[in-house]
Amino acid sequence: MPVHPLPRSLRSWLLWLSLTLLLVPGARAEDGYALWLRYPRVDDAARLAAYRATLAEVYVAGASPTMDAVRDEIRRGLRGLLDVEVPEVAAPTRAGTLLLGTPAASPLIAALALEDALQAAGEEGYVIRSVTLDAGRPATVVASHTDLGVLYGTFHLLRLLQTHHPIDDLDLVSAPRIQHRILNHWDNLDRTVERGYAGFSLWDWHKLPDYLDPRYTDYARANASIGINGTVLTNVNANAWVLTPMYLEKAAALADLFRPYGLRVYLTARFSAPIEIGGLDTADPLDPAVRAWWQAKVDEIYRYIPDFGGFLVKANSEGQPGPQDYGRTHADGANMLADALAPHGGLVMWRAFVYAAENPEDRAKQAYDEFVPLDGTFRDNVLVQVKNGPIDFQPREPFHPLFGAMPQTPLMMEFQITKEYLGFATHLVYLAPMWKEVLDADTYARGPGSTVARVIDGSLHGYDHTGMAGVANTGTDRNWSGSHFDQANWFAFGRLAWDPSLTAEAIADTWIRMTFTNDPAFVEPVKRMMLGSWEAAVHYMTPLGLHHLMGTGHHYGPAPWVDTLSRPEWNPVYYHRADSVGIGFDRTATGSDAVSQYAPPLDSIYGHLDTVPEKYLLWFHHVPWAYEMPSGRTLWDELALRYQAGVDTVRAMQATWAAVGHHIDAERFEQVRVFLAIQEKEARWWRDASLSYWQTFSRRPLPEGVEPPAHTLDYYRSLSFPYAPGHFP
Ligand code: BDP
Repeated sequence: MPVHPLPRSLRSWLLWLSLTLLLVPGARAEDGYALWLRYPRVDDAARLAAYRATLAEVYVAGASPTMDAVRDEIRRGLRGLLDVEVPEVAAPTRAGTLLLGTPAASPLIAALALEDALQAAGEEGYVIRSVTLDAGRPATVVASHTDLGVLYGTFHLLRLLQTHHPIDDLDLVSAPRIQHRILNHWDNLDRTVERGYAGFSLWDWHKLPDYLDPRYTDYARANASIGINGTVLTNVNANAWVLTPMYLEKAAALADLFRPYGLRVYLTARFSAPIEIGGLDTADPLDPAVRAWWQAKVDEIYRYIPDFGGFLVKANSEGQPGPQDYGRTHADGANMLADALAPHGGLVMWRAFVYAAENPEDRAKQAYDEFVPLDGTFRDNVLVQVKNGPIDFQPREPFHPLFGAMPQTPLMMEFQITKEYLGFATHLVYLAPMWKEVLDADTYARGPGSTVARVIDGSLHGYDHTGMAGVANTGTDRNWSGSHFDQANWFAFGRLAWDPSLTAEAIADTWIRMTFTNDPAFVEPVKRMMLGSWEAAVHYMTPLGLHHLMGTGHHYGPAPWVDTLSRPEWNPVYYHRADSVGIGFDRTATGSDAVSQYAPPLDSIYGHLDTVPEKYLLWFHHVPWAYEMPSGRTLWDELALRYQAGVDTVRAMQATWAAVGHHIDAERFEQVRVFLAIQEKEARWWRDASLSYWQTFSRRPLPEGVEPPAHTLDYYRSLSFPYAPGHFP
């Protein structure tokens, strides 16, 4: 068969493109692979000159795989940002030395009298300071008690350069507020990713342990750059196979690569593994043979991975096996694994995401009912991992009432970085404002000021262990996260796990500068766009406290009408309870009384129509369509206008993007542009399908300003998506 040559014009264009990429200094494919670690030449001449003078040579103290990573990163960063080869020296030779290391490895650094600051920085923290060396020469030091702290500090210094921050008078100390900052990968052994919208799993199990994709190292670099120090490689809906020698060898190869970057490997433990791969006929946590099996298994894991982090466990949740299968409690199950891990210093992260089909109680109440009585009965090396809200990563939820209610059990936060309920990869939704709303929420557990952040950073109850987990949004897509803006959510998760007091705005500002450009004409409008994006999605999907209205199984798009699923609490109708009178879930004392799980005065604030925040109105109340809202409009009109506002905001985002696009590369601009168009289309779909359906109950006309639905309700109900991503029935 003849091969058709490419048209001449296309050929010459391709030639031009490849020559450009090869020959033009600094030209590169802006496909998103480099994330926020692009290190482009500093384009402000004065700043560049100042940086070159301040960082004229580099002195790296100590030899270890982590210090090799420091060397590699600073070389890479300075080469790109300063566009010169900064020499590495064995001792300072001139003004402008950058010193990187620990006092233990370097008498020079030890002589700088940083001890107090280093003490405050702790094991993983660091000090960055402008100093004067003996000979009166100005220098900059990045120091820590540990090599890992030096690596974190190196990334911080590079961040300052990337964001064009002055560096001639630095004096900063940074220490993580949370100990375990962990990504949860819902990755299966067949490389599908549950709720993954960025391609397949990064872990190429079949080629491991022999072929080590360079991408694994870039993954570790990216995580270290934002302070993430743990990764759970496998799905919470676990497969026992990962605990067999064949897979442990593969996991160990990843752990070896990640170790220099401070990234510890964890695995998910399938509770029934003793039966499935151990040949036992029970997984009863109190059975001596089961306990012995887990002990031997854990000992074996540590032979492969000496610094193995421990297990993440989903048990007796959505059909997963667990201790209750044997009449035991969650604490019995967690403690058995904790006992096996304790001699090695490993942790159990036991998830509180439980609800049962046979339990007629409001699903939002079940985890609290199950876990609060167990407070104080878990071993010291158990953390209970709690989702941010009581249902399930909905577009917006009030904080989970377990926060503040288990003073004797370290609770860790579970956020979802992957946007299962927020538009998959195509909707631009910056999640930091949502996470901040939760972290800053006051639980009142010990009076005013008992924020969720203070629960999980351990300061409220004096927890020994603290943690924050994020369900990862990474995959084999060239841009890692499925879209350029979804990278911001990975970034924001890491930054907030390091310091929950950072603002969503500051994080966005830094990320935009590192990822795109420092040009304020781009940074400011794009930042505003990001900061408003979550609220917009809440408006066009689930305004005023509505929740769980998405398509069955795959969760793509609206399906509030579904009422046929086997478990009542899987049906959207269970959550919205719309009828001819009104809409919303009555969780007050006259309803499920979920409000009583919140400490006073929140129980009363949430429990009364005149005090409940509007954003949670229909979460806690069944409200008449004619109810007069603070705006003076009826609930129906207000609801309809919220949907419209969501659509309008997406259109404004499109306009913003179109106006600033010329500040960045065409490659990324274009993908974002098209994704925003998809988002606008799907926002209209959410609005139109939802309002058409609500209208069958309210029997009211759409208020002025709300566009009429494009199709009939029957049309929306007829849509079906058997191959929507991230769901593998
Ligand atoms: C739900 C997801 C499901 C997860 C579950 C969990 O739809 O895929 O397995 O959470 O967190 O949101 O265990």
